[in-house]
Amino acid sequence: MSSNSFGKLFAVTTFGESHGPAIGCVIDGCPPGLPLAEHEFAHDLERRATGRTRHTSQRHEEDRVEILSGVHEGLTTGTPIALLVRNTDARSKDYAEILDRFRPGHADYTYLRKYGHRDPRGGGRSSARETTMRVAAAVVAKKWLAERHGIVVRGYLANLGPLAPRSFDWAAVEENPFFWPDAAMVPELETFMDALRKSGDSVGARVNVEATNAPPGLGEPIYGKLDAELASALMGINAVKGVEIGDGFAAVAQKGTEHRDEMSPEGFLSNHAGGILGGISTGQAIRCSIALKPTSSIRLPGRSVNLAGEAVEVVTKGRHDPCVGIRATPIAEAMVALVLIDHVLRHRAQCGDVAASGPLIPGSVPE
Ligand code: EPS
Repeated sequence: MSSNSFGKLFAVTTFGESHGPAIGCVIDGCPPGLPLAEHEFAHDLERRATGRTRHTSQRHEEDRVEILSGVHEGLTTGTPIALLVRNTDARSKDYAEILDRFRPGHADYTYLRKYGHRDPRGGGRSSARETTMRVAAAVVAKKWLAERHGIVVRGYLANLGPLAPRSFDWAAVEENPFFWPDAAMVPELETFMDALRKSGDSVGARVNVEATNAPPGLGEPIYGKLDAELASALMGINAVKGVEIGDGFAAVAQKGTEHRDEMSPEGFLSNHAGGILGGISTGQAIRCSIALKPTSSIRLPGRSVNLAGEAVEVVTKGRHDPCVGIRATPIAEAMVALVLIDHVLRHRAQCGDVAASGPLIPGSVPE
């Protein structure tokens, strides 16, 4: 299997399967001199982890990061950083009944057709477990972006199935297990999820991510546009079926006068573009949004075929997320942070000595 590496100058390679002994990653190209310790990974890994609330999969992984290389006396050395997380709660027998059949809507079918041989335990490499290492790598990226450039990447759950926030407060997002920006609605979300779990079905979700303080100039037209690389990175998250940058598909029905972000000496007057023009950051907030499909591993019977091509019924037992979107906020933040650090380093490499020209338009207006 190829294409397990991501990024040009901050290059992350992940490895491992859901039910293998461990998962891990190697970060090649991390700038030297960044203070880094194992305990710093805990917060974001906890945010992404299963088994922390009743609304996600009940697999209880410790998700403790071991730093194997690239850090000496508490500082990154500029050499490859290898990170390891041991799998401690895999239960492969959960998959015994579906070994010979394909879950409808799952990568079971495509992996087998492509590779001819696959590790079906926990979905193997197709499992959301792999995203642990993206989040771990992005802990390093987020820290460097914040310390060196003041860039902050943060996200929230913007839709849970049919539910949408009725008010918005960043302070609420980290105070509930859904990353939901409307604290008053949390009991409603809990009731919704309890009923969904009981029914055996699953539901989709939308996650929004924003990056603030990114300088103007990130992104490489023509084939390395910042928005194109963000879209690719976000679409590469398990279960993502749609990506929007800025107003995204709403642009279809807008007029030019409505969509263009007018400028003034005090700053941009709106941010429909999502902070990117011509594939290059404007200095405004970078705004992305992803649509996640409903989990395919559900216990309600579905029609499928087995390895012999015969019609069968599939029921997926075991521990699964009724809504994968609930744990997707830190994963989406991670992919945005990994793209941004790569582009900050690429911009520095090619344009680090370019003299600034034209006015620097102050950052985005409040949205
Ligand atoms: C997953 C199924 C469950 C989840 C897993 C993703 O795993 P299992 O069937 O092995 O119990 O728990 O997610 C994680 C373990 C994780 O860390 O994200 C799936 O089908 O994708």
